Amino acid sequence: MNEYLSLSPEVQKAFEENKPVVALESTIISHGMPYPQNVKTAKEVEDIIRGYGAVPATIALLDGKIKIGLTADELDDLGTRSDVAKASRKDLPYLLATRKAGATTVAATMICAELAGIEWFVTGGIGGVHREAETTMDISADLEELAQTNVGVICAGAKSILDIGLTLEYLETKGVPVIGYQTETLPAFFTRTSEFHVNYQVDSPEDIARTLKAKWDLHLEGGAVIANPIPEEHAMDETFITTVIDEAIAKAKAEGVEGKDVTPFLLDEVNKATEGKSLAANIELVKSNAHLGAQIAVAYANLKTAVPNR
Ligand code: PSU
Ligand code: MN
Repeated sequence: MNEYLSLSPEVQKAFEENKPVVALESTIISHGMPYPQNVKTAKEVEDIIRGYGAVPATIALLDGKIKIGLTADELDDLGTRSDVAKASRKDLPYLLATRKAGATTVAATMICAELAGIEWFVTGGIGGVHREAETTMDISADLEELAQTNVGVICAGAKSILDIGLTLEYLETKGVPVIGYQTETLPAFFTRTSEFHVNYQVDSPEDIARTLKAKWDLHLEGGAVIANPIPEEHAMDETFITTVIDEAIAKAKAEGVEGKDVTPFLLDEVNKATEGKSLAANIELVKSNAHLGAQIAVAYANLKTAVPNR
């Protein structure tokens, strides 16, 4: 085991018993949601995953270690501290060397999950190509990670704080499959649809597991985006959320927000402007993704242990 990794007792036991493990990120806790909803949601999401016989592993950087699985106390700590850095690929080495606390993004969570041997990762939304990236060059490291790291990412599509079309083009260039769970259009996080198509509609967790198994059996490095639309009853009004997001982007531009602060700034602005409605939607879609992700991880574990039929 890598000297930087530290497994929680629950995750350690899961590996010993060959149970499916599902990774969870921590940027969503430290920089994506306010307290106390962040900690409450993180714990509920973990319980949803346990309900399928899988084991959750929330990932974060603490005391010079990559924690694979957090205790309830560590989750409380992470959700209330204000000195937790947002940790993407470029930040991991420095934060570990200086023993600073870090909340892992999608990119960093994928890296840590792969190091620990975890193939599936549940989150809310991925980073991508930002609007006007042709001049700002603001393209999330999440996309490069999806291109090279072997972890399937279950999310609710991409928020329209991004240029969704350009994000899909980038993923296509990098050979990252974008799979729609029971949908042929890419969901846009708060809404069930967008004007863009996924590569493939896949209707069962088993077929998603089989698809990624084929990818990795062929040594096609990289992950996949598994896009799960927000449950109908929690979806937001498209016109309303579009207006809010456009205003948040204008404000970020006016205030000169840049670099790693852009995404947290926009998420916070949207939360404030919708008076908690977007937060409620965000919580529900992450839970829904946990239901799907756990089923995929269980199906994948069954595939790996099945005797080949020839
Ligand atoms: N998009 C969301 N919610 C999030 C994030 C993105 O809808 O919480 C977080 C994830 O951790 C993602 C990160 O990996 O923001 C992307 O940040 P950046 O755009 O700076 O790469
Ligand atoms: Mn960025």
